[in-house]
Amino acid sequence: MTKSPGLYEPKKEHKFSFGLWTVGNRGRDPFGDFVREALPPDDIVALLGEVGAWGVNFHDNDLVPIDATVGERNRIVASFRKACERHHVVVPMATVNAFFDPVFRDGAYTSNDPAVRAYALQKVLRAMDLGAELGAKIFVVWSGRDGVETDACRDPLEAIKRYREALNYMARYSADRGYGYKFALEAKPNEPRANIYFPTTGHYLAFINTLDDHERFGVNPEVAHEHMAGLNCTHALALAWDAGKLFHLDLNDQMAGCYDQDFRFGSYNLKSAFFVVKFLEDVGYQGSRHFDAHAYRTEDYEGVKDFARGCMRTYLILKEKARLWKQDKQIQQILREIGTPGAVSPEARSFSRAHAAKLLQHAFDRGALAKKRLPYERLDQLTVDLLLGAH
Ligand code: GCO
Ligand code: MN
Ligand code: MN
Repeated sequence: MTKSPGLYEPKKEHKFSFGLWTVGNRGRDPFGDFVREALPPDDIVALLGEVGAWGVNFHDNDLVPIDATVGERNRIVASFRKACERHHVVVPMATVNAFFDPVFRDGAYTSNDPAVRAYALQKVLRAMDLGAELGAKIFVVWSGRDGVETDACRDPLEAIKRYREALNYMARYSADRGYGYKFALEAKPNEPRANIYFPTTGHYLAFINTLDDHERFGVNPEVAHEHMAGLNCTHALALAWDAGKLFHLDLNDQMAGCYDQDFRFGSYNLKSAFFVVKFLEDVGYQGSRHFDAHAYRTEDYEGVKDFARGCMRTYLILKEKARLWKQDKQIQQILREIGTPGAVSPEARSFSRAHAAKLLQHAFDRGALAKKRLPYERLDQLTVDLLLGAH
């Protein structure tokens, strides 16, 4: 990697975090086995400290094997805590793995088997205990397999009801234990199921209003998941932000219409990554900048460091580009032309009988309105110039 000015060096204040499962990803896919040795959690923390990350997140079983005894669990946690302290890495978020074990082959919280649903819940409660013990304040819920290949297997209304009951239970447990978790619900349209019940961030934003402690629930939009659904991630972020529900996010990249790729942030669609970063910086998002991605299968662990550094570096470059975008005279001139902020019609802004009467009487010059120049081609090219360093 080329020398970078200090501007692009990650600092703790940037709140860059990675999951144990991201930099620890060993490159197995449906067609090929592991290509990297397993890296123990404490070593992953060392790697994250070395590349300058702020936080580490984990699923329960990224840290503690599913069949560990209580004694083993406690030893692992104590050692991990020390590794975090030694490498100045914090634990902002925790989550649960309710998808890997064969017991979850038909989902966790929506499974048709009440014993599986109860086991999933037990696993969540323990994962919440684990996260809280290490300081996590956000609990991400990505249930993975709560979906179907065939709707013949389950009434979707029943699935939604079961899902709601599980989330209500989690929130009550967190309150009872005084954990103070904020729950960030992560949508994904498909993979590993053909259809997942909550496919987009928008679906979750609607559903959250039906939960008992709905103020404890927000969303965890993921760039790749919105792109898999053919959607615009910046719009999902905006909707979540507007609702006060942007509790966490997963930054990565993804080709539309492809399998779940989890590419390095900004590696595929730089322009959409730019608008994601610009949005987060414009609104002053204060949460984790979490990268849920992994290195190419061709890499060794040195390459994994390149991958992690690349995610953060690209974010910081795009942050700087967003600052320059706002200062660019030509861009700002076009924004003024198209925005005409002074020309707001009060009668169209808020309803009153008088406003409506005035609006109904107004004669609009449709022809003139339709002819007003909208130089978006130029605006977009100026953006591209800026991103390519040609301005
Ligand atoms: C995926 C998901 C996961 C979740 C993680 C956190 O596509 O596999 O994005 O990586 O984010 O399980 O709960
Ligand atoms: Mn994902
Ligand atoms: Mn994710």
